[in-house]
Amino acid sequence: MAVRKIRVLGDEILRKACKPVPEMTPRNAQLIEDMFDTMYENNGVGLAASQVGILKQIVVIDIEDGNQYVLINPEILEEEGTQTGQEGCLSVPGKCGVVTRPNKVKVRALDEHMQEYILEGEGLLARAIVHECDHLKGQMYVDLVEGELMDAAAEEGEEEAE
Ligand code: GNR
Ligand code: NI
Repeated sequence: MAVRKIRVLGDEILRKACKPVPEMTPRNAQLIEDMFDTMYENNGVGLAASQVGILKQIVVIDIEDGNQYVLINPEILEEEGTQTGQEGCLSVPGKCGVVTRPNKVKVRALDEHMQEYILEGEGLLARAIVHECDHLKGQMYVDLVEGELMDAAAEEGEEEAE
């Protein structure tokens, strides 16, 4: 279990493009494991390597659909429809904002064994895939927010009250 430090907005590394991963190495395997630990520790549904300071095209996603997705060198092939809803980011703690995203996406990526696969996501999974692929390009959701970036505290309070 190794939780890494999450970079926050203002850290220039978050604005840099990540590089393709040419091969699986013990170092990359460790990074993926640590990314899951870091994501779960912070109750996130996804994490991009740049958020832990590593400029590699690696994403992990767990939206609690029973899968732990690893996306290496992901490429979005198709987008369909739109969804407008709340979005947050572990690199922008305590904030949230409304963002319009595709409602469905089809992405091609490599898994942790460097095997190519196609992942199709809808709803939150589509939102998470696009959010994470944006991170790999150095793009942050705060630039896409419709209206104001809001304080997430009220939302969290509601969840705790349940
Ligand atoms: O935990 C996260 N929640 C989330 C909610 C709506 C849309 C995207 C996300 S991803 C985010 C974790 C994160 O910052 N990943 O980069
Ligand atoms: Ni994020």
